[in-house]
Amino acid sequence: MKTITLITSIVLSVWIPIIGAQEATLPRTSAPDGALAYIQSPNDGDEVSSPFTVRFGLRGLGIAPALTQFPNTGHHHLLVDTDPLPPENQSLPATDKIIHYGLGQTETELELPPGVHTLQMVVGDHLHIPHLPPVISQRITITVIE
Ligand SMILES: [Cu+2]
Repeated sequence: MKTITLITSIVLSVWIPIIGAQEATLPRTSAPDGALAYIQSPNDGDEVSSPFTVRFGLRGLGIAPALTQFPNTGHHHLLVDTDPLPPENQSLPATDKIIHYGLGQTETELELPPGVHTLQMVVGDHLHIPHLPPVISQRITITVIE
């Protein structure tokens, strides 16, 4: 009986941390050193009339469509008025404020109501999960005028 208890406790002590680790973290795609996402336009502080074009910039990483797993690639996501950021270790949700460009688009026409808005880019891997470390742009603030 003592032997069974000992074996059981050894098995549990080995397996519980492994199972716990799998539940806690999804596999992350690593980003190369220096990978950088940025918003080419509009510029921080710009006034724009809606609809307007947002051009996405990316250095040190290539673009691949969603669900396409290829080293050192990802696809853009535009975060509109999103603060705090969505969790880094999960697939980015698709909402009207977290917009996926899963075909590999590098610009978009955006329509926003008049007022002050923030824009930020984050690259996601084939499963829409931010890289490790995350490739995320500065957050810019723009004013939409009528
Ligand atoms: Cu995505």
